[in-house]
Amino acid sequence: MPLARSMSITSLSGMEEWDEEFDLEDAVLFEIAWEVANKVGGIYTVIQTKARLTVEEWGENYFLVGPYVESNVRTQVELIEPTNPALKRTIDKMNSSGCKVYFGRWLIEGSPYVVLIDVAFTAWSLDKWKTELWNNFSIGVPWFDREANDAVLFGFLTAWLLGEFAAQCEEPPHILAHFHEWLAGLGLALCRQRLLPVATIFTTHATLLGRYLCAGSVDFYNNLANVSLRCLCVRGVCVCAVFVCARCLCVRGVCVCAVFVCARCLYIITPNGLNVKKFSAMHEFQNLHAQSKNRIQEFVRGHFYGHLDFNLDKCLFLFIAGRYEFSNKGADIFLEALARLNYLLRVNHSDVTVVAFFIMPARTNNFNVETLKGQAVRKQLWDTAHTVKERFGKKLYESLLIGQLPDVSKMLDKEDFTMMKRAIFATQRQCQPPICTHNMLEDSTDPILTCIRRIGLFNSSADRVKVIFHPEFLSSTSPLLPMDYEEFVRGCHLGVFPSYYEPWGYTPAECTVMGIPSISTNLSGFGCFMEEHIADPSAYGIYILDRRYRGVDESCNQLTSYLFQFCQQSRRARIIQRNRTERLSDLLDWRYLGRYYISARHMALAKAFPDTFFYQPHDSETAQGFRYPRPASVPPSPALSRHSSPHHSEAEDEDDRYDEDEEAEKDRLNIRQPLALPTKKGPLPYP
Ligand code: G6P
Ligand code: 1S3
Repeated sequence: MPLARSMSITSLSGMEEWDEEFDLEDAVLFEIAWEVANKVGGIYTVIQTKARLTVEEWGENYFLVGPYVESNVRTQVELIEPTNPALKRTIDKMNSSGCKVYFGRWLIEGSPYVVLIDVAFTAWSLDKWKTELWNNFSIGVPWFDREANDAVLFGFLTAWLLGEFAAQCEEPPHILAHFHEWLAGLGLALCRQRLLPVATIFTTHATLLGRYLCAGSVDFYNNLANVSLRCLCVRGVCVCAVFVCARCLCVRGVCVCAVFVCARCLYIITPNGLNVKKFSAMHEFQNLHAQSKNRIQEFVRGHFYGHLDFNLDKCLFLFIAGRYEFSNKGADIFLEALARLNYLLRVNHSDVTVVAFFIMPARTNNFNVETLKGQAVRKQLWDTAHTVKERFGKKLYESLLIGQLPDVSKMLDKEDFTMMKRAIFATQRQCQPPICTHNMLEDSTDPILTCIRRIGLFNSSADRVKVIFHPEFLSSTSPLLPMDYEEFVRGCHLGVFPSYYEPWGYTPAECTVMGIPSISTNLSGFGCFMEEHIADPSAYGIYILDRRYRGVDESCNQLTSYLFQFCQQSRRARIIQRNRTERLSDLLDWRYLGRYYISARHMALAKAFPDTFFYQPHDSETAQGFRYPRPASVPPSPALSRHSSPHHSEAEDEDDRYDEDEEAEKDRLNIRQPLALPTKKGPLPYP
């Protein structure tokens, strides 16, 4: 095992180099999550994007622990023999005792080691372990709850793994186990109950408790003090698991999270980062926007065939995406605001058309015929135009070959016209362009469709706001919209995420690093983080809705006004704003945000093994928080932005870029202050 490792973390714009002197000795880090090599939601993104940095710090002593899911392993993991002798003995011992534990390399950046546990294989122990859970923690698990059963199996198996590993080490080990969310949390509780020599960290992420409470009709955040734990009977296991973890952590661990669980045990808030791709060529991301936008425009051409009575060049693409939690993710107020925006655009005779995409997976019976037909009709029109062009070109060529200018009136013959008429006839449509791209299984009760029926946004010609509900995550192999999520985001103009319950929220962060403006809220970790670190977020294309101190109707009005303002921006203003948005990407890079995790790990090791490790908060913890200054140029607003000429040219865009580059340089030079690390003693900046 390596004797000592230390870590150097880059700060923003290279201003502050964070050389961490903490000596890791022979410590071994296990990071345990249900989403290791198993994509369910945002935790997968946290672990997958953070892996490279953690491998750099911990090297051969870093192991991710997750569930064995055959289809995932086949595509993402290379199975190998365990590299660490103590871990090899541990896995062999478990496998000879009725478990199935695999070891491999996860084929992502950093290639971290993974220990994958087949929980179903040990299901024979479920009843025994449930009894133990009841006897020791008073947690009862309903027999029919698959997710809770998996959490029990996973928890007991990870505790078994850690205990066995501690026993197999020749020297007393320094084990650090980092558990993510309630699905892995029981493992932590068992480590404590069995008094394993393990330092622990627990990150809550989102909790089922939070999801259920926020989805109700209570004003949750302003009545938090009145919420009685006694009456939290929703999905008992999650509630209990989180609180049991919290209780155990007070003994020898660190709780890090992006949401309130129990102020008593919350030590560090760990903002989620991303691996930021840096382009070598300036403005490459702007070109990518234009390319992806063209592909979305193609889809829109097909979807609205026969009703293409709006100017696609003046069409703005808005979207919301994520887990289908209608009110928690703010789809409810987004729809309401779209209805109000539709009214405002109509009464103001705006020539802008908004197409709002809802990308939220629901139960479906695949694509619907009308939507597929739209793309087929568009393709047929394209093929017809292409064939006529070929025939036209051939006649032109033959005429030139004999030294004659062609008789333009004879260039298209009867056959060409018949072909074109037939193609045009195919575009006739008796119905409005569909709202939903798929056949929904619960069409009549689906919350998005029900709301659309109520507010009457039916994609009619008069509507300036059109809605497309795509109840499936995007894929580049889709026959309908063959784009992956990243390409799609790049091609849109604005991401709208007005969440009510959002511990962090990766969607607006992903928009930011791709230079796409977004709307989030002051109830999301992302929104609060940006509010704290940017002097004038909206100038950077980061709009933050107030959902904490305003009622639903007021928040809706604020959202409508942001959307309306956005629709009034000129193309030039949008380009400038995208440049500014992209400039914030350093702030969201793991190279910078990884320090919060590093700090949590050091704190946990020092708490559990005080004779070996000593933790001292970094200097920057006492420093004033870093803030991006207001951009040097005037922020784009409808009143102040320069209007693009009616015949917008690419040259005009080029001009904007040069203005922006100078401004960007000025702003970069302004950035000097380091970012503060929040600690238990210091103020907690996020909710
Ligand atoms: C990028 C491209 C420009 C294009 C513009 C469209 O900046 O580099 O060539 O004109 O996007 O912006 P818009 O906001 O209208 O999609
Ligand atoms: C959760 O995933 P979600 O979309 O269900 O965890 C994510 C990672 O911490 C977080 O970004 C998100 O807010 C939570 O909601």
